[in-house]
Amino acid sequence: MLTVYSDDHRLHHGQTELVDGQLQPCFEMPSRADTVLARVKQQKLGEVIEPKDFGLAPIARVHDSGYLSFLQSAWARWAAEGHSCDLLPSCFPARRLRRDGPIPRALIGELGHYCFDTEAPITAGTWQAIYSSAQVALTAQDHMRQGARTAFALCRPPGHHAGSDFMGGYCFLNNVAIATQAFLDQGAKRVAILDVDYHHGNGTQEIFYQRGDVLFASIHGDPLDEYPYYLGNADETGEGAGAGCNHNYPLALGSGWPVWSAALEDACGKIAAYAPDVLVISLGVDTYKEDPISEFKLDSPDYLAMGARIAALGLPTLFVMEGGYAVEAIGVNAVNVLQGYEAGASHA
Ligand code: OKP
Ligand code: ZN
Repeated sequence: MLTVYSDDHRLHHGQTELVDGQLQPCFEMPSRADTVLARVKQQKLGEVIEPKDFGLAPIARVHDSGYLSFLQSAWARWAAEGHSCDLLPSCFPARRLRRDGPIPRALIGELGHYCFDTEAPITAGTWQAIYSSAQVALTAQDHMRQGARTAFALCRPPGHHAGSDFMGGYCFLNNVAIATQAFLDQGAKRVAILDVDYHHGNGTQEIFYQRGDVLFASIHGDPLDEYPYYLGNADETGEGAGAGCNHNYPLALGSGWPVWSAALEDACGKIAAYAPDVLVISLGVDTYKEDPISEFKLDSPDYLAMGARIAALGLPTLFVMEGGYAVEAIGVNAVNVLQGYEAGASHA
């Protein structure tokens, strides 16, 4: 399996995030991608290539133009105001404040308009890092357009919490959504997205919620108890043309492989019935039992079984890296999914 990777991810390195009322070092750090890349090489998964540059157009198919302009210019504006620390929001338009009203002139006001939490710090290199992360996804997608059955986009920063016009949860550009839209723009009729990250992929759900050409299935910690709290319940099934195309599997905190794999089995049934041309996986491995911010109990061999079950769908499959914060283990766990997939696909 081909891996696409860019060193540009290093240009995004947030300093701190709020944990229980205190600023602590960011869990989403550059060494995460290093660990995964090292395991890809150690296991000889296949060739590793740099991304090509497909420009802004495929990103603008998913994201709002005002949001993209904001992301591109935010750091320069912040620096011009005399700052050198991370740019973080502090005020958000909750109910009955004007979330669709005039966008504030003030940088922090505009940031709150384009953001739903305090967990996506903007740093000097953030735009280049997130642009390259999206190009990593697009390059892996392009490899499949040229006929490959599978590819691995080793994206960092991750993307699944980013919506059409908002950032949050370590995410800025929705890499999976951008790759999915590229498949559709190149002639795919239906694409299924399976999000196996511990956290609900609220951004991906928002982007495709009213669309019948994308099925979204997500297995995650119950949002009544877990981040991102305000989306990811089982009664969110899609709207309009997308009615019936959204499937959430909120699971109890503490769930292990027996519960998790039962949800996967159900999700695979929905995906098979949808008969997509392509499957895209939001590959988070923060479901691991030792993950520092998560509460599922998957163990490393479970990721092999996960990959094999995905392979049994018999679909061309693009894997896109999302979360996973037990830094030493995420290489083994992510690559286990890929190797489980390859072993399963070779038996099919
Ligand atoms: C991104 B991805 C500690 C709580 C963590 C943010 C989680 C973002 C996860 N401040 N909240 O889905 O792995
Ligand atoms: Zn996550």
